[in-house]
Amino acid sequence: MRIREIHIYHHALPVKNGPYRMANATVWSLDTTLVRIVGDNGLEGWGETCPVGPTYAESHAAGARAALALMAPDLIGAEIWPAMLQRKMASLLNGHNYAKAAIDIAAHDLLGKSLCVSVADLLGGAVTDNVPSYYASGVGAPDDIARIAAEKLAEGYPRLQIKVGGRPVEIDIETIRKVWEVIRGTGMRLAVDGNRGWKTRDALRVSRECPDIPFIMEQPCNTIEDLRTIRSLVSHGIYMDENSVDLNTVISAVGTGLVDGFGMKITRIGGLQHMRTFREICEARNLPHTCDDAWGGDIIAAACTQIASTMRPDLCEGAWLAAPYIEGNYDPENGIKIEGGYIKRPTGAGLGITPDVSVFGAPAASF
Ligand code: 0XW
Ligand code: MG
Repeated sequence: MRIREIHIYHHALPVKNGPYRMANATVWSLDTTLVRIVGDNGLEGWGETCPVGPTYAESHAAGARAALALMAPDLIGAEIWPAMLQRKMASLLNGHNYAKAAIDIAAHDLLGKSLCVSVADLLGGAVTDNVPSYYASGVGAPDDIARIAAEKLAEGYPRLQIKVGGRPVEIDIETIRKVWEVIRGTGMRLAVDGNRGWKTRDALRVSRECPDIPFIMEQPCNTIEDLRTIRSLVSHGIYMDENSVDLNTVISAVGTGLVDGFGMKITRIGGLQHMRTFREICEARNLPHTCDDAWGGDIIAAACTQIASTMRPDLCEGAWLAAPYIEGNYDPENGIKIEGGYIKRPTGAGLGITPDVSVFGAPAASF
């Protein structure tokens, strides 16, 4: 099956009760990019990519659209089989995984709809239709974050990620301690995400001053070299997030024992085709990982839910969705929701959702 048309849209996703604050980014509204592919059978598939501002990762919204516009003319007539499509995109543009991911996701959706199977089936099969999520706070005052921890625990979330970094490390330590007072003994798992914001000395100090609290440190410092520096000096597990920019980096990090797991984003790794390879690498080494994206609406949420449902349950740390931070759905009927800390996998064909195209207005570009 081949691609007949590609349409690119964009849409604003304001942050509910914003801003959302991380060590290296404060965002009020996100600019998401949608891709609609029409196949030569007349069916269509949707993809999405939404960088969480221009400083979180090496990606930005206008960059995604520029990369898509560069590739799109040469993708008309291309096969939609995911491995072939990835090679085709690699022949047109070096890097820019986060833009290629939107095409890859749309191709999976179109393929699933054409074969009348879900994207999870295409990716090897769902092991659950009730996918665990986790809640991610922003950077905030210790008492406020402890209050959020209590709320999310009561809602049923199995895991909490708190944000730290970009302020005196003493406040981060106080926040971790206050959150632990709330969740200790409940079974709720805790991730402390520095979003590259700590210096190596901060990570060492936090680990030394919180030896009794079993959290994992997610992307505590800026570079792979920083992670290597702290690796043998901290007593907490280390997960890599922002540094895992492609499969090659994942293989090196796994092969050298640099990390204990990953915070992974579908768009950063280049789409669902690469995400399934990532899943196999993690399974081969028993490494836990999340199954997220940086931000986005129903399309990316459905993609995260579909692939997370195929992950080995004891390794899947959950699918993070932006849903609690945004209003409304693209698909008013089957839009993705988190209930009691878990996400119901839509079981229809493809991604299992049908976005209302009128939400996005006229395409920014059509090919
Ligand atoms: C919590 N997230 C999945 C959402 C924000 O984009 C940041 C990200 C992370 O873990 O770094
Ligand atoms: Mg992270």
